[in-house]
Amino acid sequence: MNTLAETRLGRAAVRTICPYCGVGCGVLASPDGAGGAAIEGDEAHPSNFGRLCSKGSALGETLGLETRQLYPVVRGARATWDAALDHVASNIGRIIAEHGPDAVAFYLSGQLLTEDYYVANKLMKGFIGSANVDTNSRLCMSSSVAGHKRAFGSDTVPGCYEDLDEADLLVLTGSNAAWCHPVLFQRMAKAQERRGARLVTIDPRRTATSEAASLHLSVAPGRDGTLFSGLLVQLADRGHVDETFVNSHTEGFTEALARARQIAPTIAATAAAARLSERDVEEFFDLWISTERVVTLYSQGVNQSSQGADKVSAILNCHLAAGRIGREGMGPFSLTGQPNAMGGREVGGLANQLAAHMGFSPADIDRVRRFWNAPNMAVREGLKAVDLFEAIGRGEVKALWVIGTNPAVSLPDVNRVRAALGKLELFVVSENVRSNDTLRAGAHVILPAAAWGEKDGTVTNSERRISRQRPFLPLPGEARPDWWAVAQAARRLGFAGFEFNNVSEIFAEHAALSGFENDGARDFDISGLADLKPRDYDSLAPAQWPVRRGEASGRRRLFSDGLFYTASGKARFIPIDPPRLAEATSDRFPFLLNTGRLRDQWHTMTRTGLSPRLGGHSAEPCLSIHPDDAASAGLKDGHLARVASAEGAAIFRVQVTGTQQRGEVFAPIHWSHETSSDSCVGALVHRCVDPESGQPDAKATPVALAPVEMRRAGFVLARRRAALPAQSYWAWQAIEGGFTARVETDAPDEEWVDALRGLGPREASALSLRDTGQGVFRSGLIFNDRLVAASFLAAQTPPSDWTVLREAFADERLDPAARRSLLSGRRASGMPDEGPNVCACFGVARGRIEAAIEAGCNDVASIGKSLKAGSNCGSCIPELKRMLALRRPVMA
Ligand SMILES: Nc1nc2c(c(=O)[nH]1)N[C@H]1C(S)=C(S)[C@@H](COP(=O)(O)OP(=O)(O)OC[C@H]3O[C@@H](n4cnc5c(=O)[nH]c(N)nc54)[C@H](O)[C@@H]3O)O[C@H]1N2
Ligand SMILES: Nc1nc2c(c(=O)[nH]1)N[C@H]1C(S)=C(S)[C@@H](COP(=O)(O)OP(=O)(O)OC[C@H]3O[C@@H](n4cnc5c(=O)[nH]c(N)nc54)[C@H](O)[C@@H]3O)O[C@H]1N2
Ligand code: SF4
Ligand SMILES: [Mo]
Repeated sequence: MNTLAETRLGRAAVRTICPYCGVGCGVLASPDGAGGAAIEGDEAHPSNFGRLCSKGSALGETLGLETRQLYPVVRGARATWDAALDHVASNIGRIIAEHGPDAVAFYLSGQLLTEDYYVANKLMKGFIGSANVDTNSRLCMSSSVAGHKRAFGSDTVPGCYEDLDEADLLVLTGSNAAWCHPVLFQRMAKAQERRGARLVTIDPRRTATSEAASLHLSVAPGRDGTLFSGLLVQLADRGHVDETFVNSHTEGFTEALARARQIAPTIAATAAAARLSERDVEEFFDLWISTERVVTLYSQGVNQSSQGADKVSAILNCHLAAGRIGREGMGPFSLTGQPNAMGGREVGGLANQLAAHMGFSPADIDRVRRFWNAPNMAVREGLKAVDLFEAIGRGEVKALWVIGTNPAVSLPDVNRVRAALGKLELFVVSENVRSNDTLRAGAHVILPAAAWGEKDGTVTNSERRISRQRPFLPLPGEARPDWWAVAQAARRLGFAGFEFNNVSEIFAEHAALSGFENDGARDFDISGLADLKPRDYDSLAPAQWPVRRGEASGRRRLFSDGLFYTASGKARFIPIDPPRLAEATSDRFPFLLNTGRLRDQWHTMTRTGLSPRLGGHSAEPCLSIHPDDAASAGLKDGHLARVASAEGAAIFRVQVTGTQQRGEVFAPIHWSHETSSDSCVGALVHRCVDPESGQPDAKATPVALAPVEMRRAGFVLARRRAALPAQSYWAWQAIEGGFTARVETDAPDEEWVDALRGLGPREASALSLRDTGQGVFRSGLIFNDRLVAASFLAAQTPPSDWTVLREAFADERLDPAARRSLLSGRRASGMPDEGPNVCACFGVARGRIEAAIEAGCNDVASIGKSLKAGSNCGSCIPELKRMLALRRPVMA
């Protein structure tokens, strides 16, 4: 495959890979020569065959340099790379000398490239001599890793995406794939259409994914283990255990079954414990048991649990018992979250792993030591994320280097995390952006990292497929790749083994280590790629590992031969624990808070938060709640709620919805203190972790709810984001021409005047209009005939103002009449409020789609024909279907 490909656009396009989710879609990027690029799906990439979801399609809108960190900073002052790296290396050296290597830690990310990750892990585990390298994958995939290793003796995803095409039953548990793995979900939807595959979803909430399912089980939070234990019992009782497979290729079946019988002896007991109807449980079991080709896919509803590893084991137990693994169209399938969640596991990014899927056995430690020629090999596991930040808080870990993650937002109990960060002697952050909550927690050294479009290396997706991420933009300012910064620090620390000139040398070393003294003993082996010349590496086609030496291509499936990577070669059944009551509510905290993702935002919004077309889908951080609970807690739809847990508090806008079960609320993870007044869920999430994997339970924190009333409401328009007055609620969203925030406030007008002034240049002139009788206050900030910011507050603001004025704001220059009408609050046109954007690709709002359905569009295709909505990436198809179902006339 060529690095350069000609596209319809007529320009030379670079073949690269989407930097968001673990589906790993191929992208063709055609730079426009002015810092931007046109983005298309790569039809030749086997993960997506040309499709992209809303986030992938909007990548072009996130390439701007306005928010980028473009030079190193030391203690608040601009510095040269030399000075910054000297500072980092000398302080790490000093802290090791004074307190030992375990006083130093790295906190990495599944969004780094394999090469970045490899170098950082090598430095810490082989040369500094500590295993205190952990990663945000601890919050994401570690329960899957633990479950895989217990069962298979290795961290292996056995199947591939083709299995989803070939399955007759797809079970999605703890996964909102319609929003989180959209292109793969569309592929599953195709299988449904093409071969009548059935789709079952298991999730306490109803979601866009469950809308497409023929059966949805609103399982009680945390009870997946119970449900799959019930399934194991039924497999046995109905004679559907594959005796031959179990006898020759597994061990521990009897113990695991006995335990499952204690947890879920009958269908009735399973249903009661999982809060489901017996009929639904029976239907699910019947389907699963009678369908040979079944894939059970799972993600954070399974992993992020106080019993995450057991949930994974409960699923794997069923697939092993039925012998449904390693064959076409069947198997357990862990959907990875980040683009390189898998690559991070391959290089040993987790504190309890060594590189190349090795562990901390004496033989593995010795093997890696010899391969690296390592002077200070770590000999025991390091601290896992939550423990690591605790150790920082206690002052035991004194130096931390954060690369490619935003822990001050994404860890549980972030108020405590922020306080801990304040105690560090050396706090280094490698970042793309100038400001985020982690940087604001007091980073001493900021290193400007290369971003997507500039980075060069490889990533591995959910089906073990290694793809090249290729640069198509020059490095801006002084930004440098993360591997380079780490290697430079290593050299300054006096270590040999970091003389890499480019990423292909790093990849070659990583590939060689995977094959070193392997002989088939370890699953991860890409030694077949160890001898690539730089040119071959550049043009490397997507390949699934393992790619063993002498093999021309990789493998789609593992375990087809019934051989596993345990000492005996047999897979192990794991007896799981009965459900614990870690998620129990109390009188003080009567609700359970579930947290997760929205369709069009990525994590802490440092990139997707810049795209107007992505901002239109969910404008604000909302708390979803069942109508009965809203009534009992005194909350009203569209008003604000304060959510409090034992750890902290946050504010969200209330969204009353029948998709929630009683007693459970849901809030999105995306807003931070950078983008909102107080809507960071991390402040609420408890520090409860799975004992086996160390993964935090982010899906079930006990909370209390209370209404929040502020005197005035309104909105702000601005060309850039900044903090707004205290005593206010606000949350920023990107729009054409800048940003907007809906606000509610008790702050006086003067503070709003000051806040507005802070949003523009000092020379800008402010215009304000106040009607004290009604509490109306409108102000604008104008510079060079351009409206740079405006705020509108009133005792009650009609939201339609917001939509219309927001559009006016997109105009670069406003004529005086338009400006007057803006400030006077008169609507520029009679346009009605059309509601949120359902289709991000073509900017089609809900109102227009409703009108089209009213006018006779009766399926997704006809909506696509008349409005184009849903005809590009398909991310909104589940929502279009829901709207169609709501409007479908009832037959008499
Ligand atoms: N749009 C978008 N896509 C993304 C991301 C993003 O930020 N935005 N991030 C990526 C990353 S890193 C990840 S890890 C993935 C995550 O992808 P998903 O895991 O699909 O996403 P979540 O929304 O975290 O959680 C999935 C579902 O688990 C459910 N759940 C909660 N508790 C339970 C339970 O006890 N049992 C069951 N069965 N379900 C439960 C939640 O209600 C939720 O609907 O998404 C990736 N894709
Ligand atoms: N309550 C709750 N908390 C959660 C979750 C949940 O479901 N609920 N999900 C968890 C999961 S699964 C995940 S994966 C995490 C994600 O949480 P984070 O990793 O903290 O979130 P991101 O916003 O992706 O942070 C990535 C940061 O790295 C920067 N960055 C991006 N690319 C690069 C690069 O190449 N180099 C460098 N140096 N910087 C880069 C970005 O600007 C951004 O600031 O959140 C976890 N936290
Ligand atoms: S599904 Fe969307 S976010 Fe995920 S890799 Fe593909 S285009 Fe990117
Ligand atoms: Mo994740």
